[in-house]
Amino acid sequence: MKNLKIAIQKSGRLNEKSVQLLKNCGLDFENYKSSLITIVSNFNLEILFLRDDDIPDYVEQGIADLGIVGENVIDESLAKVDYLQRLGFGKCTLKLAVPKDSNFNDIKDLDGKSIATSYPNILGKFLKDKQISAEIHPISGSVEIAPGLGLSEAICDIVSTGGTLKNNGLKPFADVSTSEAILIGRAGLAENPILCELLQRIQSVLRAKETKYVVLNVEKTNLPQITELLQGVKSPTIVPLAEEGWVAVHTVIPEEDFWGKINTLKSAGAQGIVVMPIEKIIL
Ligand code: PRT
Ligand code: ZN
Repeated sequence: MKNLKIAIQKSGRLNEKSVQLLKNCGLDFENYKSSLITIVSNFNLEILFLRDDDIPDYVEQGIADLGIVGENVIDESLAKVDYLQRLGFGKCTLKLAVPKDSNFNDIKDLDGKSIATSYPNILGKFLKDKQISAEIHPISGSVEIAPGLGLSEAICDIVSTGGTLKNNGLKPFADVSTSEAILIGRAGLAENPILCELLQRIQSVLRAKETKYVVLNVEKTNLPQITELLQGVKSPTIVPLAEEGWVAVHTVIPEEDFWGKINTLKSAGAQGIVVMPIEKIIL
């Protein structure tokens, strides 16, 4: 079978997590920082290491079949590619920000103003949808210094912690879009058996990340309450303990509101709770 090619970021914020995801899928490859391409020894896949900005176009043109890249980069590129899977890392928000002493309260206040950004296409569409007429200054990199230099009155940039905005005397005042890393594919690839196998592996890794394996001890008299709380989980495993009248319950718990659920289980009589990470969940 012909190998598929997947493009991932060569270095930068998405590189490590993209490599880790592929390794967690059981793919065996050398992660040479200096090479452009590496071959997976135990799967029909080659990995191309590229600048993130090039990935959507390479996938659209079929130079790579698949890619892992931020949604912001895909949307800005205008490339026509299929969104195959959200990957849950590289989360950030494209925000509008202004100097902290400006009295911008509403996006309508941007009318007639100038905005510096590395995302002119996304911002242009956003302003058009909101019927705001502002002047967009496309600049690449260090957008946050534009107001200080007198280049623009506002900026539109990626924010994760907000520290960069703060350090540059800016305050965010509206969200344009949110983003996370996405697996994209070239058009017409959906039925490809290598892709189907890879997607199944990726989904099993993602599912495992969203849940924890939990073992807890409980007195038999409290068991109905505990199993009631675990409703929704497909039949927990119940094992008798050496101590008369006690059982161990094995189950999986969603990561969402994890501590809330653990505390409720404790109040219902759960003791000696052991929590373990799950590597994969294959349905
Ligand atoms: O070299 P190459 O072109 O491949 O990489 P790059 O420098 O263009 O991108 P990189 O590695 O910085 O980011 C890759 C992707 O990570 C982005 O396209 C986003 O999808 C995602 N991502 C997540 C971020 C951030 N968080 C982020 N905080 N991308 C950029 N930033 C920058 C932001 O532009 C700002 O300068 O970090 C600064 C703000 O961070 P905070 O934490 O201070 O808010
Ligand atoms: Zn880039």
